[in-house]
Amino acid sequence: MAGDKTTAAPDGVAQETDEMLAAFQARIDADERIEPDEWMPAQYRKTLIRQISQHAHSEIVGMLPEGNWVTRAPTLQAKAILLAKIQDEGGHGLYLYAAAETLGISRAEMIDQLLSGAAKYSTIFNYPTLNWADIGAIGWLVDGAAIMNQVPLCRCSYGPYARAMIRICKEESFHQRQGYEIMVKMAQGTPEQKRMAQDALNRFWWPALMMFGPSDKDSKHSAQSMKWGIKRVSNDELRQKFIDVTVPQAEYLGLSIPDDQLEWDEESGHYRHGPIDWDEFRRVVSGDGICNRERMEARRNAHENGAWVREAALAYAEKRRQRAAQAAE
Ligand code: BYC
Repeated sequence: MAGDKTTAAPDGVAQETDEMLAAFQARIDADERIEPDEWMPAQYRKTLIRQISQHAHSEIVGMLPEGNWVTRAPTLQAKAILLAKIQDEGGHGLYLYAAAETLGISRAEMIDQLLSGAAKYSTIFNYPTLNWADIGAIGWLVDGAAIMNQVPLCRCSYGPYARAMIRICKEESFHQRQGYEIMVKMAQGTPEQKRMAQDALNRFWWPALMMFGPSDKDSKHSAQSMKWGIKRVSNDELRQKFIDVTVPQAEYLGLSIPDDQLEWDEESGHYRHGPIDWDEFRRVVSGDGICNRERMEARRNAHENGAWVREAALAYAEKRRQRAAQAAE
């Protein structure tokens, strides 16, 4: 509601009173958007910085498994499409870093947190892309899971994050189509191509389900994040929605989901699935996945090799500032 904002906490006052917290919660409950210059609880700010920066890091690290196939895309058209998708992901990372910066953290700090291992990025990008069908599986499953998770984030209570997500979701939906189209071609191709498509599905199915995070009973942030309108739908609910829409797509492709216990449950109107290997999830989150070290090394090298660009950009900005100051004298 314009003109009906919570009074900002006076400068230097760290204490959050019950009244301040209650007034903030009332704004959330009234479905207002919180903007950067408005008062917010320290923990709300911290949660957003964690989630948005993890999201930004995921977009940037997510460019790596696909980048592996740019030089080996089977046609010029496939290569151009893949390049455009990877560039979109770089753009998503930039919107998200910019959204996180509005909360008072610098980009340099966020990058430091990624490179030191203090900040996480999505587990899914620690799996290798071994054949061309993996690029299809990433678009179909990984971008498909991302859309499922991210559409509700367009209604996130924090304005800059919600607005960034609108464009990101539009682009993710094109990415999902791009991946599914590759899967259709592979699944309807030669027996060897179909085998590659099935192999990609076998390897990416369970990691895609892990993208939604731990089960609701183990998710430490979900309850508070949902109360604050940061997350709108729980990890398990989103995972279930993803399974329900994806199984018929696999059937259309003539591929089988690698889960013996997967079955349609007439009564609930949902697919029931087998157990997720949470030990594997924890291993990959804690840095011991197949590609964690390789991904971090690639990011570290990119950061070091880009140092001169950052220095040049800062020097140019300083020069402009000096010129403007001289002109104003
Ligand atoms: N991987 O209490 P929970 C993409 C962490 S990019 C790694 O449920 P929360 C795309 C979690 O951060 C995909 N870590 O947490 C890009 C927390 O960490 P701390 C990324 C995970 O935040 C290129 C701890 O486990 N999408 O779409 O309430 C190409 C406990 O979890 C994962 C986003 O980031 C994971 N899979 O819920 C294609 C979307 N899951 O506190 C596609 C925005 C959990 O121990 N993020 N953790 O440090 C979210 O929606 C939420 O942060 C999550 C987790 C659902 C991911």
